[in-house]
Amino acid sequence: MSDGLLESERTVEPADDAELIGKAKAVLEANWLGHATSPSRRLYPHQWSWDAACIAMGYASWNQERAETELRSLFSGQWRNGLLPHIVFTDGARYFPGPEFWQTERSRDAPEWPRTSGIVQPPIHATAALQVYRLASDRARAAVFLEELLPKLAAWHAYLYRERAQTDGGLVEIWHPWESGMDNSPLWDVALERMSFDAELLPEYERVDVEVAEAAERPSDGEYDRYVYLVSVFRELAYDSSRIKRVTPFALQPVLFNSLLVQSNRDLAEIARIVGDNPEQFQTWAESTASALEETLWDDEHAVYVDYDVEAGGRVGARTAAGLAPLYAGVPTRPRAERMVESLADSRVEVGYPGWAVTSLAPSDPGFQPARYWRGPVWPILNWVLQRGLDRYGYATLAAEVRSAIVELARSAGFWEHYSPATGRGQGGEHFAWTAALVLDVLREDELEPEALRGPKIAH
Ligand code: 9WN
Repeated sequence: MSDGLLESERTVEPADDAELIGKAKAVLEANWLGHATSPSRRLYPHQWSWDAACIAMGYASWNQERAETELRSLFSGQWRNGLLPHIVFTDGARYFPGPEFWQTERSRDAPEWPRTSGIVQPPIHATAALQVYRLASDRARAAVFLEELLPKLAAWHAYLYRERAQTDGGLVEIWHPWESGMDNSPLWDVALERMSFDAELLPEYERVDVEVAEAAERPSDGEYDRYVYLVSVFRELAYDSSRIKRVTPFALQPVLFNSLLVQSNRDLAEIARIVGDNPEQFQTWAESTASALEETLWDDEHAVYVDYDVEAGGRVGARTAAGLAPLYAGVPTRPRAERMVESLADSRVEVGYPGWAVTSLAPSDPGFQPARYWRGPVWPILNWVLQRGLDRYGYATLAAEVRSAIVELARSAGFWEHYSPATGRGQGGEHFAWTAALVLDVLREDELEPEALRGPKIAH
C-alpha cells in the first residue's frame, strides 16, 4: 500500500493528461473482477451499485463492452420486486457485512444467485446507461443494450415510487445510512441518535474495514452498531417493504438521492424515446419528484436544499454540499440557482489552482473532520454532481474549475476514495475505481488536444 502522499512530496514529475488517463484506466483494470469492477480490491471486493453506474460512465468513451457488462452484472442482482441491491457479491471475498450476514434468502424477492445485500443506493443508473449509449462506438449495438436495460431500469424506479414514496408526494425515502451513499454524514446523526436498541442483543459481528483502511478515516464503532442494528431489523422482517415501512426507526428523504432520481427519470424518458417506447411515466415521475424538492426541501434562509426526516416529521438541521444536487437535475428556478451559487463560498476549498472543490461538510461547521469519511473530506462524486449542475445553469468557468480540482487531486495524490481538504492527501481506499472513472469522464481522451496545441485548461 502506498502512503497517499502528494506526488510533489515524492519529487515525481506529475503526469500529463494523457498519462493520467492511462493511469485511470489501469486502476479500473486492476479492480476488474472478470464480470464487474470492484470499487477497491481490498476494502470493497464486490460490486457496488452507484459506483458501478459511475464506473460504466468512465468506461463509456473507450470500452463500450466493459461499460455494458458493468451495468448488466449489476442488474443480474436485481430483485423480483425491482429493488436494485447496493452490493452484488463476489464469491469468497472478505467484507463485512457479507452475504451470510444479510441472509437475503429470507425474502421471496431476492435472487438465489448472485448473492446480494438487501438495501439500495442512489439511483444514477439510467443516466449511466444513456451515457453508455451516447458515447458508444457501435450505436446499433448500444441501442439493443438500451432495449434490454429499459424494463429493468423501469422496474427499479417503479420499486422506489411504489415502496419508498409516501402516497402524497414524489420524494422517495431511505431506510439506512448506507442507502444514501454518504454513510456517516452528519445528515443522519439526529435520526441515528434517536434510535434505541440494546447493543447486547446485536448479532455478533467483526469489522473488516478498519483492518484495511485507517480507522480514523472510517465511521465509528457506535455508527457501525447502528448500521448493523438496522440490517438486523430488515432481515428479521424478511426484507418485506410494507412491514419495514411501518416499523423502521430510520426514514429520510435525501436531497442527493432524489435529485439523482429526477435526472435518471429524465434520462429514462430519453432512453424510452430512443428505443421507440412511451416516455410518459418517466417524465411524470421526474416532474413529481422535482416539484416535491422545490416545495418541500428548499431552505430559503440558507439558499440550499435540505433533507427531510420522515420519522421525526421535520427538516434535517445539518447542511452539506449534497444540498446543491438539485442543480444537477435542473430543478431550481434561476433566482434560486443564483443564490445557491453565491452561497457556495461556505463549503469550497482551493485545490490545485485554479481548481476548487466542495467538501462533504463545510470547514466552518463545528462537526468538520478533514479525514473522517463523509464528515469533511473532498469526495469526487459530490464534485462531479456539482460540476454537471454548474454547467447546466451556464456557469461554465466554475464548472471547469471543479473539474480541474477532481483531476488535479488525482494527478498529485493518485486515485483515492476521498481527499483531505487541507492537504489534498489521499484517504480511505487507494486505487479507487469510481475516482478513476469520474476522472475519465471529466477528462476524456477523445477531447484531448494534441500536445503541441495544449494550453491552460481553464479559461478565465
Ligand atoms: C457501504 C463503495 C461504497 C460507496 C459508498 C461509501 C462506502 C460502504 C462502506 O463505499 O460505503 O456501502 O463499507 O463504507 O460510503 O458511497 O458506494 O465505494
